[in-house]
Amino acid sequence: MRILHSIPREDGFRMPAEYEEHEGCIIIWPERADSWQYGAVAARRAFVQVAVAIAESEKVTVCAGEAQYDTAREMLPPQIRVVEMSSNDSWARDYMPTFVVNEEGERRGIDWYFNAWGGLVDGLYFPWDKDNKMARKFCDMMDTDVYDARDFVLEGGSIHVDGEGTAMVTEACLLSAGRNPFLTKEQITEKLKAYLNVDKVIWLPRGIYQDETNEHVDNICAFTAPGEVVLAWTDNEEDPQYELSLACLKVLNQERDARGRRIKVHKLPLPAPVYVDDDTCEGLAHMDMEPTRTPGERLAASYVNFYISNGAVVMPGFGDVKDAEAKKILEELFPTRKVVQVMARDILIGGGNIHCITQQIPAKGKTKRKAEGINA
Ligand code: KQY
Repeated sequence: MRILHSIPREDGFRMPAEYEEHEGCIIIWPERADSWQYGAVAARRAFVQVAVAIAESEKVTVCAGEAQYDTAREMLPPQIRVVEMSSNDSWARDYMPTFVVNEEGERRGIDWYFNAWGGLVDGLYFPWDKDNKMARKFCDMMDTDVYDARDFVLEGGSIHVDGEGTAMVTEACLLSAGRNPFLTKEQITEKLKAYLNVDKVIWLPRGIYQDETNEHVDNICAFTAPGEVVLAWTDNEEDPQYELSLACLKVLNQERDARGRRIKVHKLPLPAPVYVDDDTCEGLAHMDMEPTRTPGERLAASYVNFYISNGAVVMPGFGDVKDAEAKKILEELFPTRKVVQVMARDILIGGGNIHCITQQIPAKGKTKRKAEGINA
């Protein structure tokens, strides 16, 4: 593995959209007792369901810490590869590599700096040193060269791309004081253009209410095809989420993507608010003597936090009346894929959802043509 100090755009590499062809997917096994209630038993079952649904159409690799390797190997079916790798928690989206590919069939990783969603300003745990090594370790294991982008704080959940020159982020996250406070919005835009190889960055103002990542884009809005997005939505004007989703809709309605297209917005309903209960708090270990959750706290539940595999869309369910409606919308938007709903409250308690616990490894080679027809 070589550490590269050049820039993906200058080298002819770009980040493909998630709906382009994958070689596989990375997941990190849950273990941390202050993230996952009651020894992570229920979370592990949910992670297994996600991994199994993805493994039907692409290779899944699960990274497990030393103490959990045997359990992971036992709980996961044989077609899923389990490797021992230590981490601080289980958010493959945020600190596994962002992969870029070129037209010659080569693939490289990008290693951003990870500081647990805000470092000493408003980060969610300390230390984060093991997480921060995962991207390089994984690239080394794959014998994949990796771009050194450690001068820039970024999580994979804070970016989405359409594969045709457009990226989407939120101001709330990327301009937050705990990320890159010495860079302007324009400088951050240029950084993203250079590393993701995009021509346009759409800045949504906000994300999901109470999203502890400072409102990652992957919980509020996702590309379903070039020029098309799903936006987490509520019609309830009393809900604090209403103003946040409306602000995003206004931006999307006036924006054009890199190819000059207007953005078609599909509203994806939100479930009724999901709250932390007493029992969940009982089941969570404290961090530095402090509880990580409080009873009555609203969690950032959203159906937008889905993973697009080669053959499926793996989406969260919450046992809510809106589960079926949200599933139907995604079925219509992804007619060539099977939409699989995994009950995800036990993942949500950790602070994210299915997209947050997965990271795609794009296929090498000329994937562009396939991408254009992939949802058609
Ligand atoms: O990407 C995510 N949504 C992960 C957030 C994890 C927060 C740690 N509790």
